[in-house]
Amino acid sequence: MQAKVAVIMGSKSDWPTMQGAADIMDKLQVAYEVEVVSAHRTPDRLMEFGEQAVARGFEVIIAGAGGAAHLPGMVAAKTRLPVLGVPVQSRALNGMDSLLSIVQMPKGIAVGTLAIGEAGAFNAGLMACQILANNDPALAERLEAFRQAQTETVLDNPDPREE
Ligand code: RP5
Repeated sequence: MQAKVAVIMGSKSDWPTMQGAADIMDKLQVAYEVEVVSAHRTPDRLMEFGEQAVARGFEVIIAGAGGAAHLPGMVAAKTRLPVLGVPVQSRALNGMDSLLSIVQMPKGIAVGTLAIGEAGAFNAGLMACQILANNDPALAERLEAFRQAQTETVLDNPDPREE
């Protein structure tokens, strides 16, 4: 199956966080590719990735990075594809550095910034599915079923003292 989503990240150390994006896409049967592309350690590869992303058939890019997190913004600067940025929780500043690096884009180049850490990674995967579902009725059905099941889980067990 042609992968329509690329999940890129600044380092292998980001994978435990970014895996959340992969998990929800696995659940909703959306094909993706995963790759380490570092804005600082492999800048030429980043430029190449951004230039080739459309030709490779991607429709959405999820980019996770921590600290001086320039990856999402720089890849957005090199492609018209929507970029979803995930601030990875850093050790020194708990991800506030990552968040502010990703969210404060200059007018004219957009990055959709998600929450810091695992919730952000999961929601980036979910949002990628929601974008693709606009042109994929079967995926839209799977998304509706996921949301319904989530709602029922809460409604079926509203007592906070119970597991
Ligand atoms: C960023 O620096 C990466 O996205 C990662 O979150 C952070 C630390 O990278 P490592 O030193 O663990 O490779 O570029």
